[in-house]
Amino acid sequence: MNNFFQGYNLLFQHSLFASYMDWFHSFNCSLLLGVLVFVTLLFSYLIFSTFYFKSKKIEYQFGELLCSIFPTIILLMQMVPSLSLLYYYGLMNLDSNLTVKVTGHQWYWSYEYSDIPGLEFDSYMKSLDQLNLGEPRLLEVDNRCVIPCDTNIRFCITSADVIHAWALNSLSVKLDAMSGILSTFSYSFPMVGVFYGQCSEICGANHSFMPIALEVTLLDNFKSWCFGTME
Ligand SMILES: [Cu+2]
Repeated sequence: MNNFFQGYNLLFQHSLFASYMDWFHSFNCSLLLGVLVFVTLLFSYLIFSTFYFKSKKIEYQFGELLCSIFPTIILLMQMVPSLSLLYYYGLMNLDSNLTVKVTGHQWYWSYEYSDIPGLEFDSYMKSLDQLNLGEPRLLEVDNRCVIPCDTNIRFCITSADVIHAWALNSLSVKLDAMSGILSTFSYSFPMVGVFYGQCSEICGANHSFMPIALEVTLLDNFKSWCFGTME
């Protein structure tokens, strides 16, 4: 969804939902900029023009009408994409083909595939001497969370101790992991790739060292990965 409004300060987004959110954010920024410029020009005009203070007769009613209509139009322009995003998100949560339970620990993540018996593992950050060429420092993990693309996946996020947050910037995903609470959201990934994220809730000494690596692959690769892991 490339357009004029895109690209204020969010990362490049890798799914339809995320790019729509990115567009909405940039659109709001554009509106904000427009209002700021308009108000600045208006007030500069009022301050510096001799016309305003010298004119005896000023018609207020028309001005009041404009001051009601313009904010309403701006609110409507925000309401339509905002509500459609909300309903789109609600629809995504209706159905899922695979459930992944994500548990935050001090200081690593563990993943559990509820539909595939026995498939669960811990995911620790790779230290400097474990890294292979090309792998990002402080972001690569020993066991990535592997999921198939074009499949609606339900993530259930919880914590075994303190509050963590499972966040992937480039997918617009950020959900708190709290012990005793199962936060749920569904997501379908339209493209393959490796996406990195970090814990986004201060959780202790090694908070910076519990990254998230999500590997989205084709369904066939995912199947062979499942059997490879379980053997
Ligand atoms: Cu943390």
